[in-house]
Amino acid sequence: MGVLDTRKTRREREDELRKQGRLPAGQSLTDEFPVLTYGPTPRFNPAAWDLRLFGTITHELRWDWETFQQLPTVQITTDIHCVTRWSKFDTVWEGVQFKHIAELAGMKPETKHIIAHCDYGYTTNVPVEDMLRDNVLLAYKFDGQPLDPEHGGPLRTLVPHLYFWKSAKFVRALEFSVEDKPGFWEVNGYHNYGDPFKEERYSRRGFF
Ligand SMILES: Nc1nc2c(c(=O)[nH]1)N[C@H]1C(S)=C(S)[C@@H](COP(=O)(O)O)O[C@H]1N2
Ligand SMILES: [Mo]
Repeated sequence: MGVLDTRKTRREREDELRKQGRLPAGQSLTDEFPVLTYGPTPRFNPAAWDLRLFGTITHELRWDWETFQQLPTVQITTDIHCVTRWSKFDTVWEGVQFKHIAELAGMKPETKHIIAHCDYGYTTNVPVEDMLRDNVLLAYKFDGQPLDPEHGGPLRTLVPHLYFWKSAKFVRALEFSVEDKPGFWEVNGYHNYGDPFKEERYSRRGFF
């Protein structure tokens, strides 16, 4: 079981992860799955749900829940890191690769940033080259089960190599953009990029 073996002490497991280069500075391991949502958790109504793509693409697309689930999925195992200092290891997710969605939409070459838009107005921005990585998903299963509403169900983005605020819960639209558009936390003082291995937690702007 390696780092998931709970017979070992947390200290032993963290030392092991540090040796493997998997525990970023200032983070500690958790076996829980904390919930961090600003505002309410939306109620999922499959009949009204849609996912919309707009901006610098040749085909503006819109899927309803049933058709979205027919897109090909992949399963990945990855570590995740929250700016509030917990990291969770070997988490298992299933969803549609963003790069597949970008291809279906006919993403134009001038696209530089992807902005995720969520229920209740949460947004977050990620550079397009980061979104195109194999591990970046529109995820709807966690641990083999439908994603809990608290964790972003029915659908969230998963950008595991950046702090977890970049992984947008209850996502409803993806905007393809030439300009950067800092999102909810980015305009409120979080770092614009958010690499956990460089401890890019906060920017100088904002109230932190
Ligand atoms: N729509 C939406 N997505 C969101 C958030 C949010 O408040 N609303 N919080 C972000 C933050 S700050 C974190 S750390 C993670 C938390 O995900 P979790 O609740 O599944 O742990 O979701 C991110 N995505
Ligand atoms: Mo967060």
